[in-house]
Amino acid sequence: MQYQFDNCPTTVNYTITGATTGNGTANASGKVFNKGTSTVTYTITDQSGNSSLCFFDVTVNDTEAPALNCTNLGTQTRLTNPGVCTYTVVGTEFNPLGFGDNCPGAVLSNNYNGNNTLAGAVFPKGTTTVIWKVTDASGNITTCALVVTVNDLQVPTITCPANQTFVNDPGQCSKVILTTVLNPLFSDNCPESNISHNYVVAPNPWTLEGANFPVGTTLVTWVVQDASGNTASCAFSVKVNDVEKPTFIGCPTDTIMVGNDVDKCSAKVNWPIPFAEDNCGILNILQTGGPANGSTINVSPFPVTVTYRATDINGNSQLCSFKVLVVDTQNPQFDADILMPGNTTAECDNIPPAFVLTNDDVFDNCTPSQNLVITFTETSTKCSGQALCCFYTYDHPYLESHRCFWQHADPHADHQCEGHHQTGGSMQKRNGGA
Ligand SMILES: [Ca+2]
Ligand SMILES: [Ca+2]
Ligand SMILES: [Ca+2]
Ligand SMILES: [Ca+2]
Repeated sequence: MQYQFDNCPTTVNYTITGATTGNGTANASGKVFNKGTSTVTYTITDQSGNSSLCFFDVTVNDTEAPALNCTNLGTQTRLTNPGVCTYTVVGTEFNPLGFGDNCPGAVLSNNYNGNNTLAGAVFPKGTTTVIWKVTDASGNITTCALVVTVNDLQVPTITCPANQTFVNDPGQCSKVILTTVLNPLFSDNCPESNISHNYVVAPNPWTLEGANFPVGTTLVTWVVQDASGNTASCAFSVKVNDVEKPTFIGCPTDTIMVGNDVDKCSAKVNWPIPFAEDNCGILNILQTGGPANGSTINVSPFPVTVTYRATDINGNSQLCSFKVLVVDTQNPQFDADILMPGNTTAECDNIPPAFVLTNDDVFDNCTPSQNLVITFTETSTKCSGQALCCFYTYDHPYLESHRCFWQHADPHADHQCEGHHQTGGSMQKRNGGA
């Protein structure tokens, strides 16, 4: 620079202070100035030593944005690490390849962890957008985006209860489960898994508490689904046993007494067949002992025992036993062709021939004629009254009795009926001196 402000030749010097320093002679033009503000001071001096100053500032601004190389980033997809619902960044895989600036002092950072590296950062399942930012010393900023998607492909675990066996609820052909004993254990690396079963008649799909299981075996499948739709399942059986026997309704508690059929020492006996109820159902009711219903049962002092067995559809059975007794209610009787003597009036010295009853003359439905015992009791008094009465009575082993009445009147009233004897199975009565 050549200034000519004086009347004599002059010398020009300059000094630079501030962001840039230096000095020289003549012109500072062409000098490289650093970013920032520098002050240039010119001094002009003439040959007489007179000098004067001028100065000005030179300000250099950095408006050039820093460079950021994110070509390795963009969208990144990873799987959750084993057993956890996150992904941990390995090394510098999610860092920009590089950054730079025309000026020193550029700083790299991200908005996820605030650091200049994502090494070791933990990303949750799902999508996270990270902004990488480089800021130069002048505040110029360059950014790039990193999209991290973490997927959960780990299936949940589920453990069903062991196969279960119950007995029916009293009176029911089923069992209501009142606890959570039939629910599975399950887990997943991520939260919010859901379980469901396939026993659709249960009150709720997520628990078997309150579910009513029928007698028999029911196969139940549990499914667990994690929040990402991964599923796992298990199955087990619920067995309900019917342990309730059938109950007889109307099983006779007293001996059934039946009289003989007419002229028979037996009876054709019918009784109401007992029926039975069961919590699950009756398979059959079968007679297992005693004579068949409607068959002929002989008169006997000892009852016969009739037994029925009711079996439910699950093999439980119950017995009903009762006694049937046929009793002889028919009295012995005389043969129809017996001509009983009527009332007779006779002289005491002319007593009619004795009336003789033999075993051929009597009949009973149960006792053979020859075994019938014919007895008579004679009551006689002296013929002091108006009549002499002789009573014939016979009895048979069942204490039934008939009475035969034979009367004759004796006006002289001084005769005594007399004498009787028994011959073999028959008895006969002889009266008077006959
Ligand atoms: Ca810059
Ligand atoms: Ca999972
Ligand atoms: Ca039963
Ligand atoms: Ca009889």
